[in-house]
Amino acid sequence: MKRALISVSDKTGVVELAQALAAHDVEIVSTGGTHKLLQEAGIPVTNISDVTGFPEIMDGRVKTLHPNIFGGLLAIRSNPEHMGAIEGLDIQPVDYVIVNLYPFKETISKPGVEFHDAIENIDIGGPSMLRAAAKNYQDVTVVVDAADYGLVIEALQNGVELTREDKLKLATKVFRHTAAYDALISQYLSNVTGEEFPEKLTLTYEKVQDLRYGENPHQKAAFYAEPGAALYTIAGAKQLHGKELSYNNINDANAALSIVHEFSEPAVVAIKHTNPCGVGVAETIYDAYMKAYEADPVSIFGGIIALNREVDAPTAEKMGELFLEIILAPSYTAEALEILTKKKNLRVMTVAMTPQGGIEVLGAARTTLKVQGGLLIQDLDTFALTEENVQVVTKRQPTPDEMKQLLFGWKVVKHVKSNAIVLANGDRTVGVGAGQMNRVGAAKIAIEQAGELAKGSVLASDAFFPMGDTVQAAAAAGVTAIIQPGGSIKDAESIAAADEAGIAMVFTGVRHFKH
Ligand code: 93A
Repeated sequence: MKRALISVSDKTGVVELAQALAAHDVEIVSTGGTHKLLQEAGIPVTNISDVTGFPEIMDGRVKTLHPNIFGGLLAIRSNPEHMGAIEGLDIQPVDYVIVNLYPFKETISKPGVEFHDAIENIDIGGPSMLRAAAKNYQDVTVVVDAADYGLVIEALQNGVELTREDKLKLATKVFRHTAAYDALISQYLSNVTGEEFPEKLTLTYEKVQDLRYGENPHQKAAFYAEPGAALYTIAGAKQLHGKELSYNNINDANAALSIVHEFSEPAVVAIKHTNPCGVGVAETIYDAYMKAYEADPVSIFGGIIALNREVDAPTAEKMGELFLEIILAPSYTAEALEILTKKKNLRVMTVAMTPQGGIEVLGAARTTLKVQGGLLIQDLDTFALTEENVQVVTKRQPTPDEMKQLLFGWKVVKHVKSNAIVLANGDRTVGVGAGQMNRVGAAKIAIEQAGELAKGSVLASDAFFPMGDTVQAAAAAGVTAIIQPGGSIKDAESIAAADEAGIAMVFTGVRHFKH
């Protein structure tokens, strides 16, 4: 008679599987809770203690960890020595292992979880059985995922064995599962101990969706989320309407979210290729949208919009006039949703935003960058500048309004690919120079884009000016105030150029490279 070991925390679908096994003359051996459930369902089931000859002890910490179990799991049927050994000890081989683990992830995802609770939910016996069975995959069918129960039931009904290939796939799934399980435990414990950059990094991600393709159609791609990713991240965003998200969509939406999280007042961000082409802040979300739109009515075409307030009908109407890829907001009025969902291809998404806004909600997060053969990991750039942190270095002080614009520009320039220059005027960007190989090049692009609006605008630079040329270009365009980190050996040159043009300049002492 064949033997199945069934021990599951998540009991979904297990009765049906056990019924099929029992109907095909497979003896079922189970642990406490599973045994009880199967017995109640009228399925003949042997108690694990009858196999081990021991009771389950220490609140179940030791129930299956026994040679009578592991001998039966690991014996290779074609090895006479193995079979002789277990026979001599009266150990029966196990043919099926159906196990899923203590819910560690669910436990640590509970708000305010106790450390003790998390520890108790580390499964020891389950992974051991799964790994033993997976190692011996040729002789043991091992199922960790309820989605695979059907495969086993079908084979039983057809009176066939699973193929070696199928069994190997199931075993592969097991090692992936136990690896991710342990990775999450170590991730959780590292957080608890505050170990920031551990010797070995074990990250676990869960597939959210396969993507049609990657950055380009010939590249395959998928989107993975961190387990328990927060609601206000791109992984926590929900799609209400529109075409499937693409790889570039997710990347751009992530950029849009990062910027809009900077602001507590109503703000709208338009993104193209991960850079902002328009950012506007106003008293109402409609006005903020109009500012973001007017910042660059050309580039916004095909863009991604993030708004940090509920979208109302007038704003939806305005956005509806354009071809946009995605709209992301905390919510939509029914009327706004009706307007937007008329557009078949437009992706409409919701994402939680903290009421006070501000990037600090993302504080715990890290950014990672895959390089060839490795991974670069760093803290998220959450440094938030206030007026008290800046130092005026020119003869002229910025006016209060200039200061407001400077701080606005600084919040945006931080999210623009370096070398980055942002011109701002009236709570909105008017020119963005992104990703240039020299700083004055970025400034020239921003100035040209701003056109007439460069006059009376303020300029923000993500890093210091290596020489005076950027200030000279800004002065010629009519810029009245500048914010930059300072710290160049040629700072004096820039300060002199600013003084000569009557420009007010402030140093932040902090730079915001984004390469
Ligand atoms: O506490 S354990 O690490 N010690 C064990 O010996 C053991 N054996 C099975 N956890 C153990 N299990 C786990 O119990 C299984 O992985 C499964 O998740 C759970 C099923 O328990 P029950 O059948 O009592 O609901």
